[in-house]
Amino acid sequence: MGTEVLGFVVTLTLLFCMAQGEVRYYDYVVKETPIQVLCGTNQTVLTVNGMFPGPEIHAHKGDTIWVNVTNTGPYGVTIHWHGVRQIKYPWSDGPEYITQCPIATNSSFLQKIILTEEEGTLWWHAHSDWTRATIHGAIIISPVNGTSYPYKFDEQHTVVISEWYARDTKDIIDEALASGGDPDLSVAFTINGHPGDTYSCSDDSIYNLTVVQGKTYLLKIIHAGLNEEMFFGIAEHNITVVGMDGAYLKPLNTNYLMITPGQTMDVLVTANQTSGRYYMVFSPFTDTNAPSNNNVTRGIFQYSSYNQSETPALPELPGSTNKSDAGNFTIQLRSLNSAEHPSTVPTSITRNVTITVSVNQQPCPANQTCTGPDGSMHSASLNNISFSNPSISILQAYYNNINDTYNKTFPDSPPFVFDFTGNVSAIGEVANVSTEVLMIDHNDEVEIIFQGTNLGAAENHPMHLHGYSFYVVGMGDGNFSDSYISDYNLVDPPYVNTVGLPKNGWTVIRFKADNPGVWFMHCHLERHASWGMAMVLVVKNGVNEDDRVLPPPDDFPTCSGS
Ligand SMILES: [Cu+2]
Repeated sequence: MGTEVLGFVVTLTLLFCMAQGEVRYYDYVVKETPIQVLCGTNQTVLTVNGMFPGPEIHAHKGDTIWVNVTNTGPYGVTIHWHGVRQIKYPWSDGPEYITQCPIATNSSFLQKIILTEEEGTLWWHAHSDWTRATIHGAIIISPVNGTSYPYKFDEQHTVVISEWYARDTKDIIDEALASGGDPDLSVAFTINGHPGDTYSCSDDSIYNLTVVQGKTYLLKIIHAGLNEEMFFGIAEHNITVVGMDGAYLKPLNTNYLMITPGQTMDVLVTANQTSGRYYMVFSPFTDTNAPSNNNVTRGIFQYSSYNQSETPALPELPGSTNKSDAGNFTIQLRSLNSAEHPSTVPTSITRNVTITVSVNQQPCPANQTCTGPDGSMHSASLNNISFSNPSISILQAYYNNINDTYNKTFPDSPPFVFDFTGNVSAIGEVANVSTEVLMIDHNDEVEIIFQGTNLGAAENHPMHLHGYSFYVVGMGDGNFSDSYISDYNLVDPPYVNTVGLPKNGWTVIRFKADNPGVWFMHCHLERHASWGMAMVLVVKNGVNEDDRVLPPPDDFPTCSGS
């Protein structure tokens, strides 16, 4: 760190010494880095600071973190702080063309990450094209000094599950969008960068967690993969899920979990079995007709006194198409809802929105050959609108009242009503391509009903909202019906930022729109988001001076030509 930077840190510390929490400073350099994961795929990928996974951020609840992001890569990138609400400050949120334009090659953006209520595990990742495949890392948020975890453990370890691609992920998605066909599948899953011993050429790089008999370990599991949901378990050991997406859960004891891309889970495991070696396995949940990577990856949970010759035991995990085991895990999740960590579920809904979530097709343009289904192009939509990126960021246009960047006409209910999860063979699969935002009044109590449809290749969609966590008050199979409202959990529903919408099912979320700004909402399966399964919420300013979006930073990356 140079003297100038040090001086800057001192200034910041003085400026913020009266604010709650500490101020922390990190330097992130995005750069091309040679990383070998599998033989034959030795390649150069984009990383932060040369690391895969990238550097961890460690903070306490309520801290403010400054990250100076410098891009030395060949094209523009952005970084998103996944699950951080960024109260009134969407300027650092990161999704390209939503809140900012990419940080250009050889330029920097000093991003401010404002922690408030978040406590537990979150993560950061690139939010441009598919660069998040290798640009991601953990954000570990401990309780403030003087308060404690609502559970006991001896050691904590970060467990990042990622997907490895055989070639440049920007090339993969650029080519797929041009042809309309399926993007390449990943060729391996990795645990903390290690593919493990189910792949050739990788036996010497298995993730090993050495444990001591009787001790309890807190695993901070982050699903940084792009396109596949995963089951996870450890042979002969039960696990206890105690947190998710930066909030605490009631302890849930189980022998497996299901985690979607975008989610984090804090899990306790006690080394209470016979000393030995036990596989910890991630295996995909791929309940769809779409092509998928069905490999598994495994690490070893290894007692310090293990017998070297022993072959590790394998956990029994649900099969890759086992929708009921995936759902049975998810519906058991409950907020801790204690005196220290109370649930505050909105109960006076002032805005009710229903959104269909579909995989679609677009006709192939004239004079072009397309490689999507039946010669068409893959597409995806929310309320039959396939999101199209504007040329300048929506936040920039909104804040500066620039017209013709987006429309404020995202509908509150599906434009077509049909038997969403039934036989849809007679329903056209074409969606409207447009840049639509949903305008929401400040402090509205919002309910969103996500309704999956059977169009295209139906599957579980991990829906992610920026700027908020939300309560998941209901979830089920088939078409939503008002008769389910009486079964909502308004007491201790999980408080998360990413929720799996079951294949051909529905999910209901609630949140209070108390964070003004421009907030992206999208499926966290990257191929679906790239195909347009995305939309933007604009939460308007309140009347009080205190309830308005803060001014932009001086070095905010705007777009050329604006
Ligand atoms: Cu999806």
